[in-house]
Amino acid sequence: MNKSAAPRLNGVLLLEQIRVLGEIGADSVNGGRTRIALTDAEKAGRDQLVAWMHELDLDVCIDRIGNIFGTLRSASNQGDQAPLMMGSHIDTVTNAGALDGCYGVLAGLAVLRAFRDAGMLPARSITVGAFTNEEGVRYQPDMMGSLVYAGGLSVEEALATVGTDGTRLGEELRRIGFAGDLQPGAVIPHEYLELHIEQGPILEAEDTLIGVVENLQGISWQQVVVQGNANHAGTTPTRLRHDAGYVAGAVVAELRAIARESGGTTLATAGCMSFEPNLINVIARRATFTVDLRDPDEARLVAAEQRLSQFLATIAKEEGVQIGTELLVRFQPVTFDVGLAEEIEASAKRFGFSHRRMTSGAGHDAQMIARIAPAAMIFVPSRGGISHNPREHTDEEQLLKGAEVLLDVVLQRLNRT
Ligand code: HGY
Ligand code: MN
Ligand code: MN
Repeated sequence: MNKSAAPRLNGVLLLEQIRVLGEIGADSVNGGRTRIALTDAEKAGRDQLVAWMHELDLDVCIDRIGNIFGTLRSASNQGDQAPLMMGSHIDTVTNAGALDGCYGVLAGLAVLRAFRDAGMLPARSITVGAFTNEEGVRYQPDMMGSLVYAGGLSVEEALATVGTDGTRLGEELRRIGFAGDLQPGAVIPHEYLELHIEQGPILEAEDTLIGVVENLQGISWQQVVVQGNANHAGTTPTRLRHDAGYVAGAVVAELRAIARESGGTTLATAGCMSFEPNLINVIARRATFTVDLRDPDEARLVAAEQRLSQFLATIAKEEGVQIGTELLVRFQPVTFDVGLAEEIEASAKRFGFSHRRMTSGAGHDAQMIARIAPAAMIFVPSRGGISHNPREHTDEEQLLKGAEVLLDVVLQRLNRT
């Protein structure tokens, strides 16, 4: 790398782009923004990101699952080089914060802009990726774009996925104009770095700025359907009921017991639930709900799944209902690259930033890319540990310092090339 002025972040522009992207899909009634994967709002976010990539004169390409990549070619411009990759996602949950995913993608762009502003080209190509459908709330599994990229799901299977709204993923991808032709995973990164907000309470509680993320917990998502009998709420004695609503409630209570008795390592959530016929004076004939189980240890996660399965079998017999389950997502815990984690830690030390090693509670694209390349993550604090919520917030100074660490680790990696 030629040695003119070292690349420096334009922090003002990074914060401005976070604000502008955060306006896309803004929900003035319920707050935050909603850019569910492959909706018109997300298309608008994608279009804005691609426009910013072109402003930086990056090589922009879209793969067959709609992953977006912007690459700053190296000085030698050998297209066959394995690039250093940074990335995350720009799709959101409903009424989301402005930082989840977007911060990592836009900080990656800020790193490339630092090279451009310094009139420098990197010793090795650098790519910023925005992966399709990280949240997985419309089409499952989550982290879908990076999972396909890493070879964990065929692109054909992913394109055929039917969403919670009955749409087909491949058709929506074509409709929004992001059905690219690049084969996912065609370019395997030399390494992958993802800067992300913690989305949890630890860094703030410990007044620590940088999270050196060394591993990520396992995730198990399933849908449960309880089939009972509808009956009159006023004339049916309790002993004669086959009440899907009661069973769903009992399962949710058992989920809390599983989490509590794990000593805090297992997390259990029933995030979606619906009853049929959903009438005040009718015993529910059917309850449909989801279960999200997580634990950093695979054996404990399996034990939680087995305990739930046992509970379902027992209560089905006791209450005279049928219970069906469908596994939607199952990802084992992931350990990130030790060397990269050490370099992130060394960078935080160089800056004199407080830092600590930690596990990621949330799923991230990095856990998928870790299947094909050395990967690691950098966290910055979330105020009140809040995320997937319009109140998601990280102080500007913390956002900029996190981006400084990202740039510094990139420079260290490239200078060693
Ligand atoms: O579910 C997750 O942890 C991520 O936000 N998709
Ligand atoms: Mn995220
Ligand atoms: Mn998220």
